[in-house]
Amino acid sequence: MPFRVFLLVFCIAVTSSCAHSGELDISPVVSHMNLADLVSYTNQLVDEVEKTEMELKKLQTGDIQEDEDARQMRKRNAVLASSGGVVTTYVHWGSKSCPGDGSLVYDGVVGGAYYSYYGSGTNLWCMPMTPIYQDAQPSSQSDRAYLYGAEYETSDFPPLSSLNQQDPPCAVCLIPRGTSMMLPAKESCPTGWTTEYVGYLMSAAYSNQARNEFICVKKDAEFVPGTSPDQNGALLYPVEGRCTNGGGIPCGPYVEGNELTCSVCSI
Ligand SMILES: [Ca+2]
Ligand SMILES: [Ca+2]
Repeated sequence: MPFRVFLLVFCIAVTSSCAHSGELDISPVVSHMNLADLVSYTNQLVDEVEKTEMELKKLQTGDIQEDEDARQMRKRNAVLASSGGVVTTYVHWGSKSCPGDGSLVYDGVVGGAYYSYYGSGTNLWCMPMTPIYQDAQPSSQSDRAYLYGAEYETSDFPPLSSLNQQDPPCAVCLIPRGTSMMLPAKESCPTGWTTEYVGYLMSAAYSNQARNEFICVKKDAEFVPGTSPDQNGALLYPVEGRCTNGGGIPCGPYVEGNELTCSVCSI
């Protein structure tokens, strides 16, 4: 390590200075040292420096978290103050933060039913990162629903292909408006509504045994860093509109096989 080498060379060159230097009085230690002792002592010093640096980093990270908590509380108070108490929430799928004037309630990872199982729920959840258990029975039992993490399956959809096999994050956002809705096949909102975000419609594949809901995953979606890819679980695929001539989702306005957009709107 360059710093170790530097410190060692420095101490050898100026042993007497080191031994009698002002604030750090190391004279009892180095005055009768041979080279091996000096190397060992230098390593101890460097270990101490590294330990101090790590402690400092921990303190700084804590400060950053505290600042973020305070920022979110200020934003939440602003939402409540500006709305006269009229608020609602929505899930920002594919992101750990809230756009616009939304205030973060909590963030997490997407959870749902395993793609090749027939049972468990049919909705997707934004799962918080710090669960609380009560009366849990250790290990797995078969008389249960199972909740798995979700995964993007987007290899052949260029806008999201870089996320393929990665885990989607999510955020629950508080907004100073009374209601919200997800609008499929639109990248805008009706007049008078606020566009919270736009994105791509996603759901389980048509061929999966498990169902999950259609959700709007934001454009430029993110993934949860540091997770292992391709673990499967609740899978999220782009959604194609399948049109019908003379009925159903009509061909003409809809194009057979085109992947659908979406927007989340509030008022
Ligand atoms: Ca996968
Ligand atoms: Ca297609």
